[in-house]
Amino acid sequence: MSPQFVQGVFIESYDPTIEDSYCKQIDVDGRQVMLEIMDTAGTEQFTSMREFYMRDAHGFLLVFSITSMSSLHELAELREQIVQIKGGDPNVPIVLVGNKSDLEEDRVVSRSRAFQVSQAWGNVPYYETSARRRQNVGEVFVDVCRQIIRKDMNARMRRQQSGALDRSLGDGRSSRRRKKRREYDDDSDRRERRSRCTIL
Ligand SMILES: Nc1nc2c(ncn2[C@@H]2O[C@H](COP(=O)(O)OP(=O)(O)OP(=O)(O)O)[C@@H](O)[C@H]2O)c(=O)[nH]1
Ligand SMILES: [Mg+2]
Repeated sequence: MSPQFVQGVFIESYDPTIEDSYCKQIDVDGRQVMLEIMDTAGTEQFTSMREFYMRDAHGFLLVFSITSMSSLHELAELREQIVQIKGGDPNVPIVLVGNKSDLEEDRVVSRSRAFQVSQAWGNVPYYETSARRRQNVGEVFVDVCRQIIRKDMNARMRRQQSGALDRSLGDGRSSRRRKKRREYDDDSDRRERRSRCTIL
């Protein structure tokens, strides 16, 4: 999926990922975002870094194959691990992706089954993609980026509101706190232009 998104190529032979990272600038609703993509290992012997990736990432693409029910089932555990690592936050930017939509004749996961899972995960978006045919590939990356940006903006708005409240209450310590917040906001401005997305 990521070679197709970043380089426009589809790799026919199966070569298990150990760890691949890519960078691509994309347009999200008119905003230029530098997307850092970490493509992680699905095979068990290469998964030791998984917790580290989860901690580091701002958003996640959870990808299964519509031709394999077990690939969908495996994602449930990963999603739980993500929520736990993100401090129980149920609104972590996640997109559920059913790949290989070009293999309709081999489908074993129905759209409705996958959709049920996406709803159980707090209504995360569900897309079906084909890396082979480059269908919906860009869309899933844009969707997760949009979620990351929205979450960041909401967090910043909440901080600004609580800053305004501090000031209106005339908190004597607020000047130093305001400076700290400004530094934090500047930092998150920079972060916003770099969205880190992990594929599991
Ligand atoms: N028909 C079809 N085959 C695909 C598609 N995407 C991937 N494949 C094939 O499925 C196999 C596995 O694809 P990968 O992208 O390596 O799968 P992966 O989940 O990244 O595997 P790991 O790196 O081991 O986690 C390869 O042979 C691909 O060519 C698709 O959209 N359609
Ligand atoms: Mg891979």
